[in-house]
Amino acid sequence: MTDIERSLILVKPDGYERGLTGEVLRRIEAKGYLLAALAVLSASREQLAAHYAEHEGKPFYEPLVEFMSSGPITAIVIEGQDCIKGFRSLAGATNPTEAAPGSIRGDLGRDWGAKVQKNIVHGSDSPESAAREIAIWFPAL
Ligand code: DAT
Ligand code: MG
Repeated sequence: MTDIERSLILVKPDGYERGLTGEVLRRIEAKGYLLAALAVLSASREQLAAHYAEHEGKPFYEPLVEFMSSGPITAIVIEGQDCIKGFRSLAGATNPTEAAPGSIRGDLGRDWGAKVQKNIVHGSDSPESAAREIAIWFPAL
């Protein structure tokens, strides 16, 4: 038995603009995870700096923050046993060219020649990251 877990998912501005928010939600629900919170919002610079603190100083950091500010995003908290690892598997590899077909990034993403990979979704990578990220996007939870 593993404990019920929560993960923070973002549908990024490319997913929003391409009308893929519903498709991402569909895959989350089809997998069997529950939706615990959902909000369409415009990310503030402060939220993005906190969310992506681990990447500060990397060559793709500024393009990443710029991209994540370029349009609406959808923040989602999902719930279910081992859903952090499970959603990372649904999302696929960071580079959408290499992401396996069947995954969100593999089926729906591609390289667009930008300085940052536009790969449709974010998913927390550990229980510690999930707790930290949920507090950034849903401080009331
Ligand atoms: P992930 O989103 O798979 O957890 P990450 O946390 O390492 O990947 O990076 C955050 C985002 O930054 C990622 O979704 C896309 C972008 N990114 C990461 N590495 C990159 C690189 N080498 N070149 C361009 N963009 C990159
Ligand atoms: Mg990451």
